[in-house]
Amino acid sequence: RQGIGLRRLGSTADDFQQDLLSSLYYRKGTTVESASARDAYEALALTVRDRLADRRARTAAAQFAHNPRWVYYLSAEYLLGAQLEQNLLYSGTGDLAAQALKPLGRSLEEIEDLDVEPGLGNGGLGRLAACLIDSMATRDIPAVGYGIRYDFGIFKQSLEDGGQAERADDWAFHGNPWEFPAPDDRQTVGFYGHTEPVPGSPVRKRWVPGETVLGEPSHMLVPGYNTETVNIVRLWRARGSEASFDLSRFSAGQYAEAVQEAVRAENISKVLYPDDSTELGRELRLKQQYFLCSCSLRDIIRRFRLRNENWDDFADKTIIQLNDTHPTVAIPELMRLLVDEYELDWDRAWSITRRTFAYTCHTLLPEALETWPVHMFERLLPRHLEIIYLINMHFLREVEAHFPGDADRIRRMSIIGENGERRVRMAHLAVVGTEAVNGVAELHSKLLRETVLQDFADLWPAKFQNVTNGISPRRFIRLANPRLSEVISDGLGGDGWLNDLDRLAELESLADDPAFRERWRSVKRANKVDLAAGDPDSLTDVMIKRFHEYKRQQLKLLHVITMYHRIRENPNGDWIPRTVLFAGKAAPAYHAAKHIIRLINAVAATIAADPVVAPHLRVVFAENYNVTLAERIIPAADLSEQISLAGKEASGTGNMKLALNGALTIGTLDGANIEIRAHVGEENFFLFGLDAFQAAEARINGYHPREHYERDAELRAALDAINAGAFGGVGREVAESLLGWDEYLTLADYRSYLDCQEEVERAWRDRDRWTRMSILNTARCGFFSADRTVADYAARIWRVAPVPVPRED
Ligand code: 26Q
Repeated sequence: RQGIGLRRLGSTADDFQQDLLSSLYYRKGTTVESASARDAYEALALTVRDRLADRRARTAAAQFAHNPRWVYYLSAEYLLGAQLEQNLLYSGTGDLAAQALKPLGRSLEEIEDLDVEPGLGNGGLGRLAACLIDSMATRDIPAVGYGIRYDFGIFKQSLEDGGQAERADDWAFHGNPWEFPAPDDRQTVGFYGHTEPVPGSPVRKRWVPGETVLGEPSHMLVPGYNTETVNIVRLWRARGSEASFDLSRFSAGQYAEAVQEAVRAENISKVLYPDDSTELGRELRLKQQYFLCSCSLRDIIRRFRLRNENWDDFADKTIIQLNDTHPTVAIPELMRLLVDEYELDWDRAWSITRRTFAYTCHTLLPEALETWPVHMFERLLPRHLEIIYLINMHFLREVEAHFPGDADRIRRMSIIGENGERRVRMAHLAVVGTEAVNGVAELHSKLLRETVLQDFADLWPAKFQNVTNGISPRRFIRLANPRLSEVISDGLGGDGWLNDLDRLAELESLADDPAFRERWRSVKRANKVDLAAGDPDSLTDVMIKRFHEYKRQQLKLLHVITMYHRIRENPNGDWIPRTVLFAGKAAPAYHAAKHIIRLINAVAATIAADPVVAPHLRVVFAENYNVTLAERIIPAADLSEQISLAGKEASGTGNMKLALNGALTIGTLDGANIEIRAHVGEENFFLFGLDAFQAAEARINGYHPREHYERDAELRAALDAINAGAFGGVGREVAESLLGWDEYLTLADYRSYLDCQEEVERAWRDRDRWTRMSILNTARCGFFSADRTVADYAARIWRVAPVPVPRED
């Protein structure tokens, strides 16, 4: 801009006003008199976007000039959350915007309601991607996030007769003002077909795809907070080429057949798979993954070549972080590009490839480890399967050299699983093809090394690391909880803590200050009033996360039913009023999870209709949990339920968001709970249940859920009530699975959980004690900032340093 003498956008209220009106007039083509609320929204979005576009241009210039090692984050999912509020905050134009809207007769709140969140992810993994790119920008790290621009994001959930109903999420129905299309950077991606030998080369092959599809990128801005950097997330959308429209068929009246090929192509980015742990083995899902990887790698290579010539520099200038195994086909794809297209020899290509990638694992559930049938791979990506076989051959030779004659080990470690149907094991490919592998919490990384990936850790111990997850304090404290942010800034003297979350520790000295405690309490109360989920003076007990049996919403439910029974038995007891709030989606085909949702709502209805119990206990199911709803619930929570069976939840990040907002955690020794407890102090955390070791032991020694049922009268009463139809006959499937097999040891942890809830109630009765604990939770959770997570990745895995963007003037 400066180079060509382009006028800089003004920073006064008047400048902003002028620019807003100009956006309305020239870009929306309407006038103040006739502008709809949506016109006003879009004009505002464009005006705010312009404030970031200049920083974006200067960022790209500074980063390319530096020719750094770029971080490329490859993820099939991004749960970015609403953009308007964030971009107002990050561009410092919130007050200007509120002012400028006045002549349009609109309030900022009304306009913000029109901002649709792009739900391009399922849950934790997608939101982590969004938090990490936020922190990379905030830490001035040259980075690009690559993903898929699904037409339909995660489904919209509603309740019908107490059960989950799903509707498509056409999130960009009205257009998306935050997006910059970049059609000139489109790529062509092949699928199917066959390979042919290349004369004179033993290793190169020519792949002749049977189908080609275009990938069109667009990007959204990812501003850093309190810095000049604006990075981007680049999302690919599949399109049919001109040739995919068959005019001759159209002319013959075969209208559907005429567009069939284009429709097939566009289906690739049509919809996000709404499944968050078990893979379905669908070909379209593999197509999505390859589409993402192929487009992104070509884009990465294009960017590399803007400043570099020598392939031997590629890994020094590029680190590609794989967000779980979903983008792992990028490894054979880079090999294919280097060997077949750029004609490097195998060993050189392999050495470059290995140094280019790092892999983050997000699970411990064996059924969640991605594998693809060899025959499907062979049909869809014939050349990639050949390359995987070659990688495997070299790899297994290395294993044989380290562990001569250990045939069993070779079978276990092979990239190709041979038990039954032959399958490609994506996690093995990801470990073999990368320089670093990390889990997402201490316990998770340890269990990866000792169980799922033990053979690999034996071979390459130095490859395995831990990087504990974190969250964006801007989104999950500053934007979600403005009242608490103000109290913190007043306490700490400014808002510097938003870029340096360890400074929250300075709140500790205020934990015993009665006036500060009173303010702290009144913030929580005001947030509960806003949420309007129940009596703001009741204990607000929240369990918000995807529905999965390992997360054990059913355990919380058994607690609710037991409270219900206790209150009925003794209506005049000194009961603590509680509001139990559930929210979360179940994968549409996950019937057991859907039965749990149904039972929650049936129990809620029974309690609400019971005049004896209703004054003390209320159960609420909030529909359609997403980032926006999380931002409303989290600030209002008193108690955070983190009750997964130990050894199953890789990390959890909701646990961090809630603790940072002053909720106390009741939880097991699972995932990042362990680290949260270590940071806040064991006296400020409600711990219960088996640990991961005991849970594994219990399974090995033969677990019998019925023994717990026989032994524990209250547990028996809860399960019997379900079976006797106390909740309208709903929930028998849940009871049956708990009594029959109880995969996640719910009954084993029931008594310990209930005892612990009594501890919670004792603490709650002492208001000052509770508030003190709450303040200390916030004060001691600075570690869980995603800025720290990114600093860890940068230092230990990426080996990159910040490239600051100079401020103007
Ligand atoms: C894979 C193949 C086919 C279809 C779907 C999938 C698929 C999609 C999404 C598999 C898994 C996911 C998402 C997993 C996820 O969100 N994991 C969570 O990641 C968080 C961030 O690290 C952790 O905090 C959670 O513990 C972990 O459950």
